[in-house]
Amino acid sequence: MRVKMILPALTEAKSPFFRPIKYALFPPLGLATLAGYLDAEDEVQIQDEHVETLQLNDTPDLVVIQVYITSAYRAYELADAYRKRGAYVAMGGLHVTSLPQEAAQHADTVFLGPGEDTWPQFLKDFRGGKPAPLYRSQQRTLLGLPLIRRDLIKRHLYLVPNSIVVSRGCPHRCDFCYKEAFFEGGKGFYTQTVDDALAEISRLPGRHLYFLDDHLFGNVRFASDLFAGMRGMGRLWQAAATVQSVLRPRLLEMAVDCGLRSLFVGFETLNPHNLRAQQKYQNLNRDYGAAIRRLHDLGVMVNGSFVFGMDEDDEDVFARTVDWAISQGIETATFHILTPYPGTALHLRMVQQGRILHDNWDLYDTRHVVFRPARLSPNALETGYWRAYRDFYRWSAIWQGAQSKASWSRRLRHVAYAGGWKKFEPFWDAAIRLRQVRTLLPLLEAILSGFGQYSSSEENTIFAPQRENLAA
Ligand code: B12
Ligand code: SF4
Repeated sequence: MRVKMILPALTEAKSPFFRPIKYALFPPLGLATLAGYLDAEDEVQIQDEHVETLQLNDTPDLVVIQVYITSAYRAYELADAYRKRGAYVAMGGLHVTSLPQEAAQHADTVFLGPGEDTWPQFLKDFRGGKPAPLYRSQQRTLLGLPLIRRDLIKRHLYLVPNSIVVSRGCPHRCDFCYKEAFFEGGKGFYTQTVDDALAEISRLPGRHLYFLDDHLFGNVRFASDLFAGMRGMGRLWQAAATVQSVLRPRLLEMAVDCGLRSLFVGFETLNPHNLRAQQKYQNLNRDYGAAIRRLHDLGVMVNGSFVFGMDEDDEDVFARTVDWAISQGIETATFHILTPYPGTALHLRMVQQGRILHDNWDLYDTRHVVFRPARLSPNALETGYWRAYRDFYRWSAIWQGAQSKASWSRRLRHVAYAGGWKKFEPFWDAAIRLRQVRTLLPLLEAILSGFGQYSSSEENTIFAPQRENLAA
């Protein structure tokens, strides 16, 4: 069987004028996971439109498309074209799970939720000539999975080829998050066995790892055993976790001990009413400042995530948030405009209140306002969002943030790290264009090894690969 797996891209990611580095960070791990279930005789290829031009003149038997909300229209276009040519099209992923009826107009089979149970069943049915039009995931487990087909990933096209997930979902249930909708009908948080996770880590070459788990620290027992097992592996890694888990004694120290150097933390908002309204209870009454100090004291860089446009937010929210982030010495920040993804509790509330402005999925990218905010005009929200980025990454602000660091070497490192990411974007763009992105990895490893309480050197840093609106 000839199988073609596609991760379609949103327009911006293909732009000949400017391609943000974030699209060349991580390979399509979901598709490589699904490819593991194919037979050895199957001819399979994965194409990721974020980093390569799709070859569309082939004639596969089965086309597999992963759909995110912002790439939905492109995914449908590709699906329609392949179906016209007689290929069987299977579609799954987050957006398909949220809106299966919409996706079903462009696919022969749609999949709801994670694919580890439904995909092998489909393959059996497909080979037997009786595939169903819809499969809904119910059995949630990561036990006994086939090996991820990392051999199908074009590693040289990614800055972070060693991305890895050792769990799925998250123990929390914030209103705006994709998680509840995607995992509906089964467990919403589960992990691999520690042994399997360690074995997967051992298979990855080099030193650097990026855990894409929504909340790597979410299961304390699993996380402690994992970190204990990783001690001595000589890895340098980045991940995401919550404020609450950072404040927990011991776990963070264990993580740093085995190589944690940068953490994505979902602060989201400084307003407790907003937190309550979004059911982000795990952040309520937590001392954000103490969490940041704890990370910095252990030599871990902070990538803080903030969301604008919640109901309590007014014109002041942008400056208040940015000033606070700078005063705390946060190295990098990602800002987002609140986006009600279909299927979430937030979306339902917005629909009931008649506040959704349109359903143009291309603009559901957390940079456009797609609902009517309570105390801001849509225009003020978008303008404030862009101003927040500008203000946070101004050289004077970077320098001010650096003043919060105790030593000169740490201050310089802050300047280099925070400045490197945003100020040298054209440089990253050029590296992507020249297909040299992979050559930057040793640089990244050198940078990360300069961090950490236990590191011997205090080398300066240049840039900060980070995830934007990825999770937690
Ligand atoms: C890595 C990542 C990225 C990477 C790369 C994505 C990639 N290479 O796959 C980059 C940086 C490019 C990225 C960009 C964006 N991302 Co992103 N990203 C993620 C992240 C952190 C991990 C994805 C991952 O690898 N998961 C692990 C693998 C194993 O799981 P998986 O990919 O979901 O695949 C499984 C299932 O989905 C299913 N499946 C998927 N496809 C199919 C197909 C079939 C046929 C079947 C059977 C099953 C199936 O089976 C797989 C195995 O279980 C997720 C958070 C998350 N936890 O999912 C956010 C997330 C997916 N991103 C999100 C967003 C919003 C974006 C951006 C719009 C951000 C922005 N502001 O620019 C862009 C746009 C992306 C686009 N092209 O449209 C949202 C998606 C919201 C939505 N409803 O679609 C998420 C959920 C983050 C969040 N919490 O809000 N992202
Ligand atoms: S926003 Fe983060 S903490 Fe909340 S449910 Fe989603 S992944 Fe978990």
